[in-house]
Amino acid sequence: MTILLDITQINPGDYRAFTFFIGCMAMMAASVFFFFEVGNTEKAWKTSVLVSGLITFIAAVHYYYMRDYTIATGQSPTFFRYVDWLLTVPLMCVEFYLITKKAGAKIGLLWNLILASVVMLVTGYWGEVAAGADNSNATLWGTVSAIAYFYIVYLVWMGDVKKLAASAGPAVAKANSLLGWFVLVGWAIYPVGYLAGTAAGQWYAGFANLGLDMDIIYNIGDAVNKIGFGLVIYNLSRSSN
Ligand SMILES: *C/C=C(C)/C=C/C=C(C)/C=C/C1=C(C)CCCC1(C)C
Repeated sequence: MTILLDITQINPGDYRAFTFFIGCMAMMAASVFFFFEVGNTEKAWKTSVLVSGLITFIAAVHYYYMRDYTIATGQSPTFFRYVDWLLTVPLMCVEFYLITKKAGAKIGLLWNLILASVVMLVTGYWGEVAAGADNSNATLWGTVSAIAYFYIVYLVWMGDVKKLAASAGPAVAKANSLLGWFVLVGWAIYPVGYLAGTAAGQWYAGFANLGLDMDIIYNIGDAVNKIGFGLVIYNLSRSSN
């Protein structure tokens, strides 16, 4: 595919391209911040802050490509989107593991979280890709994806992550409950984008009338969740215990 369009040009009113552009900038700025702050971080938290920077950095690189792709083709960069998520969401699982490790988190817990996130994302991808044709499988795969999502919510709010965070001391418990809100409310932004993007021909077809753009919703979700998550971890790394 040759891209002949002048990709430096964003039409006024192209809010989708604009949110890709601003998302890229925000992710880059956050990465620089987290990477530089690793040096000022206590040893015990260095890896956690580094992982925060990796999450925003991976997103920044993907946003750079997604922005160009969407301007050049006018389409959703579904493939890059899911590659980004497949790398960054497991890293968010690593964050949960790292903060609960000192309270005895086992590697099996990390694998549970990662497996659930991979199921959530791969099925979501199938739902969207199949949706390209006639949306026929969007409901089925979206539902499977949501089950995996709720399993993650369960682990963080009531399961092992929650229990370990509670025994790791008040600072970790507080950070875990903040991260839990990101997972419950911040991550719930994504299914809204999915519903908007796959509505045609579905029982939720009326959703399309809301005029929501899937990519704009995903871009807002990413900015909130990736940068917000990182800041919670950063804040934890600055607390006394
Ligand atoms: C940095 C990227 C993040 C935190 C991405 C999170 C993505 C989700 C929580 C996606 C969830 C989905 C469902 C729960 C159902 C419909 C399909 C998805 C993949 C959009």
